Amino acid sequence: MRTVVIIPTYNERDALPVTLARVRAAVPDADVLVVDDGSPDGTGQLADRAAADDAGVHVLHRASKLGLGQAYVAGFTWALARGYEVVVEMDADGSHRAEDLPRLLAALPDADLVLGSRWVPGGRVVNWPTHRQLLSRGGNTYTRLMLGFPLRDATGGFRAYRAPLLASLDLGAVASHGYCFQVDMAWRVLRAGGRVVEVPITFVEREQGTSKMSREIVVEALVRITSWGVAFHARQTADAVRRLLGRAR
Ligand SMILES: Nc1nc2c(ncn2[C@@H]2O[C@H](COP(=O)(O)OP(=O)(O)OP(=O)(O)O)[C@@H](O)[C@H]2O)c(=O)[nH]1
Ligand SMILES: [Mg+2]
Repeated sequence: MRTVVIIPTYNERDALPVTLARVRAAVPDADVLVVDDGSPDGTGQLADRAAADDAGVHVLHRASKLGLGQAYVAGFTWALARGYEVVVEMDADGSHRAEDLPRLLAALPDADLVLGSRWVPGGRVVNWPTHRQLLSRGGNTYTRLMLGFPLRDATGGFRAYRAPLLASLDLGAVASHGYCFQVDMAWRVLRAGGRVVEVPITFVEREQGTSKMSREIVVEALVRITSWGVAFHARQTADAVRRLLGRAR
């Protein structure tokens, strides 16, 4: 199946060349799209040079740092317009191992979305500080309770979508920027009737560059997921009341 691996970048000059080489070696038939948000460190120009040397590498430049979510939406739109059948999300910083990609893709025949998961049996994190592990585990537990879905790692950003399901979603309506973008997308797939499968991965803390994680990103996730959850539970309650009243009539 025609596959594209989308790699969003912001100041990943040191990490990107290694990641590109590993992806091209692990899945030689897949193309790569780097979506760079005008990185001041020249990551965009580096990606252009890689694309000039390798017909399988493409680059989308955006003017400024507009958030991970919007970078992915631009990448998805690019990929769908070019007829790719499978669209993969992957970080540039080495946290997602290209060597896990074949296993992710192998699960796609049974799914519309395959999540690379740190928190299913067999999943691992390497060199991740305890406070980040707690945040990720806590965030995923909260998300599961709020949204009533069974996913163990809905915040992770190493995943593969089948194009038809992705194309059926209203991508223009996705307003999430940070982590909650990943939750937002997984929930949209589930609500659209898509099948989501989790495959264990080994997540490795970045060795180069700096994290774009911020307080704002955590607060955005908390606020949005809480408001989706409240609306979801209100709908569930209203449906239950309607059913009860219908039965009483
Ligand atoms: N195009 C684009 N890429 C971004 C943006 N924010 C983050 N990225 C990229 O998205 C990927 C994930 O960002 P990270 O900084 O690693 O965030 P994280 O993985 O949540 O945080 P760490 O665990 O600390 O690495 C990396 O490849 C970043 O370069 C953005 O606003 N625009
Ligand atoms: Mg990272």
